[in-house]
Amino acid sequence: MFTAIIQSTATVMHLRLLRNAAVSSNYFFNHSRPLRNMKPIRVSMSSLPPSDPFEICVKASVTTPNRIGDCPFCQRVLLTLEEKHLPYDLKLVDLANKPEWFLKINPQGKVPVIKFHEKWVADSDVITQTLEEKYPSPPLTTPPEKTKVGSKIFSTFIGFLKSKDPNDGTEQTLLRELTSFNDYLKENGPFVNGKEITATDLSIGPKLYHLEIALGHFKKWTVPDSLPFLKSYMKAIFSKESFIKTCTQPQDVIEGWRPKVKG
Ligand SMILES: N[C@@H](CCC(=O)N[C@@H](CS)C(=O)NCC(=O)O)C(=O)O
Repeated sequence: MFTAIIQSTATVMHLRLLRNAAVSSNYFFNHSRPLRNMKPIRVSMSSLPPSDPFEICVKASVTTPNRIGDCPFCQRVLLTLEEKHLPYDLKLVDLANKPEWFLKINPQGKVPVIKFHEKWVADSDVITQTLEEKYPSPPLTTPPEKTKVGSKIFSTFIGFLKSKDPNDGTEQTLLRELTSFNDYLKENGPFVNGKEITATDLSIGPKLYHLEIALGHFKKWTVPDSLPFLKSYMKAIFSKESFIKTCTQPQDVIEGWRPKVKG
């Protein structure tokens, strides 16, 4: 990590966006206001990519050795690392038989967990936010007023998937959420924040992947053609290189949900 002491206030954000920026004293001389009465400030150049890959624990596949398992929260973090071009080393964790070393670093026993400066950090919300703060380029921030868009899709999908009574209204509840998301995308899309993919899409994408596979398998249900903006959204996200690289296999999604569907 490189740290520079500078005597200008206006250049901080600019520097944070420059990768591998060489800091020349002329730059500050030419761009700053008179330096008199200004206190030196310390700027951490944390947007530089780390020299070592991040260690990250994710769920292991239950069907195939050495493959990523079916955890949408893990994929969300991996997508963020991929989209920010940050290197990482995967540690695949068998959640059915959690190893001692894993419970030591995260006694809650949940994935994803990532190592930041010798400290293990859990929870995809915390991890993705930290990555955004430390590595703001390319930016993935979703404006605060849009972060809740589509946020009920996952819970309503699970309600329908687990339901045993076809007339209990869970299918209609899911359809309402999907329709409202489709209508939002029609007005504001193709992604949640418009043209560019942002953090909220990276959270929703893996959940829609689970929805498509699990409902297709257990309920013979597909997203209706009356929701074309949602369908295009899913296609656009699922075909991204970062998604293909970090995606679990359909059979893992099915095996992951099977006990919850049968239970
Ligand atoms: N809120 C957490 C949820 C993480 C989570 O629930 N992960 C599941 C796997 S998808 C897990 O580790 N479960 C522990 C277990 O199955 O024993 C996040 O966003 O990271």
